Order: sequence, then C-alpha cells, then structure tokens
Amino acid sequence: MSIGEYPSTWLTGAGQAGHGGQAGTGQAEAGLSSTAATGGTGLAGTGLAGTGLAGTGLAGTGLAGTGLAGAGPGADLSGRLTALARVIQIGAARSGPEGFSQPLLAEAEQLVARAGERLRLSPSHTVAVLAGGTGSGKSSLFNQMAGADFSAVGVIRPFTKDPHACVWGMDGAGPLLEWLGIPHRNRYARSSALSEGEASLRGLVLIDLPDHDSVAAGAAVETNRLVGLADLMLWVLDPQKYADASVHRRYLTPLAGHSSVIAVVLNQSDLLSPEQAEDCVTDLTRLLDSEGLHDARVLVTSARTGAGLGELRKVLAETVTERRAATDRIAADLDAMAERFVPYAGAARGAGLDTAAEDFAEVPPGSVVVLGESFTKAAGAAGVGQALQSARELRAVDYVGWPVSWLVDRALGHDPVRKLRLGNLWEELRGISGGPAGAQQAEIDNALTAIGEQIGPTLPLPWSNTVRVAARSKRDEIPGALGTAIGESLPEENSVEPWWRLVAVWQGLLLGCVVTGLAWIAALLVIGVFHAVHHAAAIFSDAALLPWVVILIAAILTLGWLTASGCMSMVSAAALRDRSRVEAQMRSRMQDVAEQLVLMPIKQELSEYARFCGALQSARR
Ligand SMILES: Nc1nc2c(ncn2[C@@H]2O[C@H](COP(=O)(O)OP(=O)(O)O)[C@@H](O)[C@H]2O)c(=O)[nH]1
Ligand SMILES: [Mg+2]
Repeated sequence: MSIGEYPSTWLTGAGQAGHGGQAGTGQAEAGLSSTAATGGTGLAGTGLAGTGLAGTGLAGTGLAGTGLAGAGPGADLSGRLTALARVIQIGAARSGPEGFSQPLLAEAEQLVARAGERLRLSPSHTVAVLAGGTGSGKSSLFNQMAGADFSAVGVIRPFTKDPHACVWGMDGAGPLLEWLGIPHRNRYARSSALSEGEASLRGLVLIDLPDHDSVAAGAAVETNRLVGLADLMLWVLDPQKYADASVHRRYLTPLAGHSSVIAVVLNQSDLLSPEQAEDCVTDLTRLLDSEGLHDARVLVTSARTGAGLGELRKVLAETVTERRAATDRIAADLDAMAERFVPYAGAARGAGLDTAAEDFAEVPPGSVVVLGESFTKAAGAAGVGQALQSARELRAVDYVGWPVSWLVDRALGHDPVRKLRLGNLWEELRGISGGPAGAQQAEIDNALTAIGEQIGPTLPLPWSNTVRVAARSKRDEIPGALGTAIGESLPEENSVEPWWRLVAVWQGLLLGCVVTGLAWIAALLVIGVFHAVHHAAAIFSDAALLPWVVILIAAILTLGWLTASGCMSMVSAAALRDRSRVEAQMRSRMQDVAEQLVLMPIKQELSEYARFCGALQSARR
C-alpha cells in the first residue's frame, strides 16, 4: 500500500477550508500558468474532465512570499514543488487510459496546492495533531497539554465531534486555523500567559482530532482531512489496543515515508506495571519497525498521572523550535508522490533518474534521409525527373533536330503525336505540384509508422504512444507539402537555350542548301538531260555535274543529321544534368518536409519526455 491509497479526503482539505482568497500569489515562482488555483479548489470537486490540468491551477502553489524562497530546506522544498507542478503539467497533457493516471495527477495537484498553502500560511507555526482510536486518551492529553479542560473527555460514551485547537502564540495563526477548518468555538489561545516552560512551545498549534473510528457521522472524514494537513502527527495508542489493526493498516503503514514527522504515544501507562510498559514499548517498536516506520519516536505517557508528559512536551518543543515539521511533512508527501510518477519515466531511468541527458531516446541519426527517401518515392519524384528529362529533349528537337529526319519519321509513321505529348508532359509535371493527388498516402503512412515504431518501443508508456502520435500529427499536411516541394524544384518553364536557336539557323541553312541542291538537280535534269531549254548556263546544263550535286546533297544531309545527333547528345547530357539537379533539389525538399512535419513533432515530444524526467528528478530528493 502506498500513500496514494490514502482515503482521498485526506487530500482535499485545502479546498474545504473556504479560504481561497489568499491563494494564487505564487505564480511567479511556479511560473506555469495564469489561472491560479484558489484555495486549492482548482480540482477538488471539478474532476479532471480529461482536459483540465494543463493550465489550471498549478500556479497557485503560493510558494513565493512564504519566506521560504531563500536558502534552506524551504527553498529546496519550493523548488521540488515547482518541479512537481511541472511534472503535473507535462503529465496532464498526456493523461488518459494509456497515459498519465488522472486521479494521480489530481492528487499531485492537490498536494502542490496544499503544500503551497501550508508554506504560505504562517510557516512559523507547527501543526501537531493528536490522532488515534476512541478512548485512547487524545482529549485527555490535549487538556493536559493545554492546561485546561477544553476538550470534553469521554467517560461513558467517549467521543469528540469537532477538532479542538490550542495555539501557543496566537500571532498570525488565524489564517492557518481558518485553513485547517477549526471552528471558532474550539480555538484556544495560550498567548497571554506563557509560563517559563510554555514559552518553548510558542508556535505550536495542537489539535485534538475527532476519533477516526468514531460513530459520529463525518468524524472519520474530518480526521483524515486534518491528518493530511498536519505537520506533526501524534498517534495516541492505549495498552489494550496499541496493535489495533485499523490504525496500523489504515494509517501507520501507508505513512512509512513520513516517520520523521510521526510520534507514537503509548498512553494510559498508569494501567501497566513498569515491566509491562517496557514489554509493550518493545513490542510496539518492533511492530512499527516492521511497518517501515523506523524513525518514528515512541513515547510513554499517562494523561491521568502526568507521567511522560514532560517528554511529550519536549518532543513538541523541539519540533516547534526546529520549525521543520511543516517542511518535513511536505517533503515526505513529495517523496511518496514523486515515487508514483517514476514508472512514467521508464524502468531504466526509474532506478536513479540520474542518467546523463544523452541517454534519452533520440531520433535515430539518418532518419531524415530515410524519411526523405520514402517521401521521394511516395511523391513519385523519380518519374518526375524522367519526365522532365524527356520534356527537355523533346523541346530541343524542335531546334537542333534535323527536319529531314522528322519528315522521314513522319513519313514512316513514327511518333506522329510527339508535339501533343510534349504539351501534355509539361502540363502533367506542373500539375504534380498542385496537390496531394500525386503522393501516395499509403506509402507516407508506412513511413510514419516505421519511424514511430523505431522510437516508440525505446520509451515507457505513455511516451511510446505519444511519440507515435507525434510522428503522425501532421500526416494530413504531408501530401500537399510534398507536391509543393516538387513544384518548387521544377524549373519555371521548359525554356529554349540560346545555342539551340543558333543550331536551328544552321539547320535551316543546311535545309536551304538541300532544297537548292534539289532544284539544281531538277534544272540539270530538265536542261542538261532532256535539253528542254537551249543556251542555258553550263552550270545548269552540264549533265556531268549531276552525280556531284547528288553527292553534295548527300553530304549536306549527312551533315544535318550529324549536327542533329551531336547536338541531341549534348542536349541529353544537359537534360540529364537538369534532371539530377532537380532530383537532388526535390530530395532535399522532401527531407525538409520530413524534418518539419515529422521529426520536429517527434523531437518536441522527446524533449518533453526529457523535461519530464528532469522535473521528476528535481521533485525527488
Ligand atoms: N487510566 C487512564 N485513563 C485515561 C488516560 N487517558 C485517558 N483516560 C481515560 O480514557 C477515557 C477516554 O479518554 P479521552 O481523552 O476521551 O479519549 P479520546 O477518545 O482519545 O479523546 C476517559 O475516561 C479518560 O479518563 C490515562 O492516561 N490513564
Ligand atoms: Mg476525544
């Protein structure tokens, strides 16, 4: 059993005191949110409602202005409480069935609020409660210490319904008593006439609790609440019932971590012989030891004869003088609470929580490359590169190509729709950048799952899940981003290189030569061979020129073809270079998308995990 299994009413006390007006001054210290929990009411009664904790009353710890912000245990404590508040804030954003336990977060928040309140409310007073079963002698001890019969002692049907408080040195105790919820009629002050011995008790608030086992309605609730708020707990047992299971099981065992702020008082020692009393103490000490309460002091008293009351007074005086009970109590609460958060930090880190920061799960190196590659595939970047290359080549053919080859191609029926294809290709290329249609959502999903699976299992719950969720958090934006990445990588237009135009002129000249040559052949045939015209110039009539002109035309045709193929191979090389450049650019943009939309959210979550572990470490001693 842990402290967490206290009856929950123990921890709701801060809110019940109805003293909210003074809370919420500690925001600067806690530095967490703008809405302070007033009087610790932030959560009690409202429940967590799934959303609630982040940004609600963590700031109301009221640690600033407690006088504990400087050096010493208080400063340490305030730091620890702030750290716990951070733990809660981080946890609250991840609560739920597989996340942080909402009841645990609520309890922790109540602890922070309660502790902050207690530290702010008169840290110079020490609240000691007399707790225990009916008839053990709490009220009698209270009256003995207070020096008057303030609290009714049960004779026939013993019970104390409301808590009674006696304050040694009333100055500044009012708000504290309000907060504790002690009815006005049950407050007694020992301020006016503190005798010699009493002066050492200045600052003590002694409370006689209702019996936790009382039949009176609400008494147990009230007891639990005040036990939760007390700085020092005096558990009063009597010789008949000192091993009473209900006290041990319900209260003492769960308070094992609090033994420095617990004293066990074996009252009614006048009913025992000295030997019997000694046996009793031995037995009780053994029992407490077995319950883990090693540091708890054991006192033997008799409210009837006054035996042992000096010792009790001494213990109280020491506690009051040390002024440490309040902080010790909170520290013990914090210890137990922080321990319960350890599983969320992971088994490896749970042991010491002092592992160096580099041990934290990280995004594996090279993830951005792997993801970028997957995205490149998903977006069909290779096809885009291929299409770009083809589009460049087809565009260049118009300029550097050898028109005679086209005619031949056309005549032979090759590639009749080349132009059409060129137009479409470019349109399609531009279209890819338009939106998600191009990218394969399934492939993207697989890549996201893969990275989540790679990192998730290295983390404890709920982080293993939240990292997976983070990996997919921007899933819907990815296809669009990939399309944009492709669009931005593509050249604005399928532009024409200047040298293509020069080659085009050259090819035009060659074509002109071919046409002229053909005309020449025609002239030679008509004039030289068929003698259709007389007295023509020798150059058109000498049939012997015919083979030479044919050879000339063949040479020009070859030259045109050679020019075309030479230029085309240059064009292809350039297009390939363009393609690689664009592909490299697409790849790097895909990696940017991977970094921005996948790895950043993961890294943020991992850093929250590290922050959580750090805060938890600070919250622990
Ligand atoms: N013999 C003896 N009786 C005591 C002692 N302290 C209290 N009682 C008696 O035990 C009964 C219950 O005492 P009370 O103070 O009301 O106990 P509470 O229920 O714990 O507050 C009363 O009859 C007391 O007189 C003690 O030290 N010795
Ligand atoms: Mg009583």
